[in-house]
Amino acid sequence: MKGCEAIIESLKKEGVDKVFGYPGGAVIDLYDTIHQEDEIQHILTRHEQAAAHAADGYARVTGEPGVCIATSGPGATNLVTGIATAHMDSAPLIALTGQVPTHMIGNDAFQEADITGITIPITKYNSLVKDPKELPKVMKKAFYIASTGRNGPVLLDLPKDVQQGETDFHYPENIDLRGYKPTYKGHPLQIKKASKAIMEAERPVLYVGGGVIASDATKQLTKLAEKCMIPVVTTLTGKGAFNENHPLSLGMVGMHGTKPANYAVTESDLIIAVGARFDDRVTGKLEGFAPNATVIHIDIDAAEISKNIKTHIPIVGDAKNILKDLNKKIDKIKQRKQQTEWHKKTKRWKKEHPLEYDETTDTIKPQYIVKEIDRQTPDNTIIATEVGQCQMWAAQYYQYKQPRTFITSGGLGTMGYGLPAAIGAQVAYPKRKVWNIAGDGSIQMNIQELATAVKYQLPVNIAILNNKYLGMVRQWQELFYDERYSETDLGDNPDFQRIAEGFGALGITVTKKTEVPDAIERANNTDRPVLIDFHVDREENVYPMVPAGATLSEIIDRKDVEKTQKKTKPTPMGD
Ligand SMILES: Cc1ncc(C[n+]2csc(CCOP(=O)(O)OP(=O)(O)O)c2C)c(N)n1
Repeated sequence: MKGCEAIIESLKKEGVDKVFGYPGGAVIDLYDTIHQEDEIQHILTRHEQAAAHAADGYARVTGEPGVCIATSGPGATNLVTGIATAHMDSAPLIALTGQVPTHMIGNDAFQEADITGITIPITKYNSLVKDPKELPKVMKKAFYIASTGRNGPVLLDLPKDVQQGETDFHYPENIDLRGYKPTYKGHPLQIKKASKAIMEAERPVLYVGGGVIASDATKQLTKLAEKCMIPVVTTLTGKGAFNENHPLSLGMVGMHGTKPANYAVTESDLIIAVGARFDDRVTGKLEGFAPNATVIHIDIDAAEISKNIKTHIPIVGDAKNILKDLNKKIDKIKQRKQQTEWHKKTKRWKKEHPLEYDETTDTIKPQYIVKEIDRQTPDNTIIATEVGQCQMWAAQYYQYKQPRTFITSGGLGTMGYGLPAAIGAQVAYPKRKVWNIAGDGSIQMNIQELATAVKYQLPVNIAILNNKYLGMVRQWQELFYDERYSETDLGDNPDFQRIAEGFGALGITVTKKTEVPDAIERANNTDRPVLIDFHVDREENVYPMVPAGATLSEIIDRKDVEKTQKKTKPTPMGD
């Protein structure tokens, strides 16, 4: 068969039935094959970046690799931000790019770009396929690498003559790659050491990242937390790994985490980090991070151990396996049942420092919108976000109760991620509610994807928390740059309602607080895309906040700032 047919057959062998992409000359053969194919639905986005984010969103909500396709040159380079986004958050993504014919590579041919060279640092593996006969094996390899061990993006560059060439199709059942052997089981001795440390600790904290979601380890995590009565904090991408309504949940840790989570980490004597990478947005100033704690680090990627924080008990392997083994081991030791001083303390922090905002104003507070979306939507609703204040409010004020319900660009912080990722999620689950919580700046980075949502009748809902600013940058300018709002004023925003209508979606503008619940209800009950432009309080800030360069315990909230009347404004320290 032809190379392009082998590519499609390989996708089918991998169980792929949805792909996202955008055609062009170098993939025209592949698209000709897709055209004649019934088992795979192709979703045409309006920009290749969006195809990558949509495939990434699809991957994050399903746990299966997402697939995106682009042509050579500009098509391929447009994928780069999406690939880097998936790379930073360990999402399994397969990017298939067209390339100029093999004999023209290196000649600056029309639409030629060295995409394998460009994406070396942001892919787990990439390859320029030079012979159609390599295709079945290299496709198998791509899926295997993307979705085993620490998941990540893989790119295959497919020259036009390779797509057109002839190959036999024998899809390998198994694959054995020299030098690539992910570790799944934790070392028994380390597990023994860890279980002993857990039972001896007086102030333990479970510090949970996206790795727990990736390994579907939510149940095992909950069991460990409950069995040993360990308070749980999560990272941004770990949201949903532990029910945030659970009494042991202290919420998110880090720069915009909760005070209880940050205090607990600081005062703990044992951190059990699971599938988390000690990102600088989480740790704050490294020297002050959990200064008295022994650190157990469970991670599938050995390279994460002691990268940022010294690890005392490393356990390399799959979180689910390791948590299972830890639970078994701990069964044999005495279980901690009663409330200790530590629990009383964390409970008190929760009571004294809830997340709060001024609910008495007439203006619309963005936090209120997020809370109202939470109130009106079922637990399995998927929330995608853009980046900025909107992202942090979506993280803080919606209570995530299930894994794979919160998708956001954590590592790269990519504005423009939310709408295409929401589209990918809605393609995966057409019946579930999917909301994109957006800023007025970010939504304009991929707003053209409203057309995709309309075309495929995907009922995604978009809530723009429209503060007419690049809000998160403005917040920093207010606090750290004497209110010099350099290039962050978006007072000249377009009329988003009319833009939505122009694309064929339902557009709603909300300027009064009293209209908020109805607008959300209307969106939830409309079976086509809806964009709500909420005109929110312009200068609302995200609190709590750990100023850059400070330690987690130096976290401040709105009240702290009001108390000092901005006299002792937080200053950026050494960052
Ligand atoms: C592609 C990209 N460019 C720039 C930034 C830097 N950045 C981070 S947050 C932010 C402001 C976002 O503004 P908006 O989308 O309106 O959301 P808000 O913070 O107001 O909720 C900017 C510019 C980024 N994260 N991504």
